Amino acid sequence: MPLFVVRHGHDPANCPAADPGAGAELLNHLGARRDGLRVHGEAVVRGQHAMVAIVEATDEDRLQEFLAPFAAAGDVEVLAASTCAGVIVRGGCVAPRVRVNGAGPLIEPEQACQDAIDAGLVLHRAHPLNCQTELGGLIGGVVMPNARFYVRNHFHIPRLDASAWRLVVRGHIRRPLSLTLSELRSMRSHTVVATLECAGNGRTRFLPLTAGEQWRLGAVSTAEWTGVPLAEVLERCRPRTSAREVVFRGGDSGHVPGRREQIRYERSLSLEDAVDSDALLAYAMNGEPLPAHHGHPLRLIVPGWFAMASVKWLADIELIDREFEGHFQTETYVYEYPDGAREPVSRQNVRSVITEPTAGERRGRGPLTIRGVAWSGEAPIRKVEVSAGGGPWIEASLIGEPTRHGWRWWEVLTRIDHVGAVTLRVRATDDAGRTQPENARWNRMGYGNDAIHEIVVHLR
Ligand SMILES: Nc1nc2c(c(=O)[nH]1)N[C@H]1C(S)=C(S)[C@@H](COP(=O)(O)O)O[C@H]1N2
Ligand SMILES: [Mo]
Repeated sequence: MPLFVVRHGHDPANCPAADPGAGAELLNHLGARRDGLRVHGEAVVRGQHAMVAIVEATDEDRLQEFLAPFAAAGDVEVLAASTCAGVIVRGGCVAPRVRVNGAGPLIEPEQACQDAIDAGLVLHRAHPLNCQTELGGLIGGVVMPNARFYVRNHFHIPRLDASAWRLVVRGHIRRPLSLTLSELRSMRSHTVVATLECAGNGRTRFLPLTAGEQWRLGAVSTAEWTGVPLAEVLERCRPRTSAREVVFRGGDSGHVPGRREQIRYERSLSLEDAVDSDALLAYAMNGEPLPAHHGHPLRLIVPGWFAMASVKWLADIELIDREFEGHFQTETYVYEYPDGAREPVSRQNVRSVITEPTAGERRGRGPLTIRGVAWSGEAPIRKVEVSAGGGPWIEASLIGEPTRHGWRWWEVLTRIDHVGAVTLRVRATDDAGRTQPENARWNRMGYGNDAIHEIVVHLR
């Protein structure tokens, strides 16, 4: 059957997604099986009121008939397609294609984008690739499958040749190192389950809205990471007493606002945090070699910290005798409060989200199971409480074995007998005594939103 690319756009004032019922109906329409038609993948482009889909159809008339509900909601454009990925990227992206001078080979952005869409991620932006996991999709086991793990990139994904790659350790140390992947693999390995959360997760819940990647709540995922404890490599390189901070540099680079030259993605930790934070030089994710977009061949994992600290495509570790002032250290990833106070973003807040039911869901009244995840960078989760329809807080059961740095599943079995819109709220408390607030503390770049998660479901 011939292949088509369908692009649908609508007036933001009449966005079907603003009405969860209508939005879901359109998506269900797209998902239903039909003769003479196969939808190969779709991408909802956040903030642009656009959807792009790849559809195989017996002929264009059949396709137009199928697209009638989309035509009713806005406009529809149908193009003949040769390859899927190319058109999805062009159709779904307002940013001009970027050429990175001087950088090494890159993962083909169109392929990376197509892979993410195929895995069911919601595309935010194709250049560079940024995708979130849908909250409903978080349902599952202790970890997220690799293909569904959210992706957050500042620059294009570098394609590093693992056999030529080296981890260089230098600076204020007595013993400079250059380690191959197999040398790292032959060192004592350690495995840790850790939840990564982007500092901008839930940014769209700040009012007034703040600039930055418009994440909803899906910029969080958990995986089991395997690698070499960072503390061991630091011990081997024998830091000098002058060493104060450890800078981690990724193999990716590009332009940022306000700087003319290209910069790399780089972040530092104090030597103390680097040694004491259980940080890992990870080469495997959920038992597989690290995928390209999650940092192949090696990334840093700093458990409990917001994920900007977990530098991907790690190539260079430098111990320095002063405070690091890189762009991603001092210009971004800083809480800037309206009163002028500035504070670096570091550990994750205590936080919980409802993954089931999903916001706007319609279902019958009666028994209701509410499920979700909760995590904290500071201490284990002590309790999770849920309130339904403005009722009292009820304590949820925490499911499974706790892991030191991974999120905890929780559930509440309850019943709601009235019909209509019901608000469900969840808040978590950790062993450090922190509880989620009603409102997060607004900051200019929209980091660390830890407000109570609230959704509305419709019972009939
Ligand atoms: N080299 C490099 N490392 C990076 C980034 C990046 O753009 N380049 N993004 C950081 C940010 S902000 C986040 S939230 C996490 C995302 O990790 P993931 O894409 O594996 O989910 O990687 C961090 N490490
Ligand atoms: Mo992030």
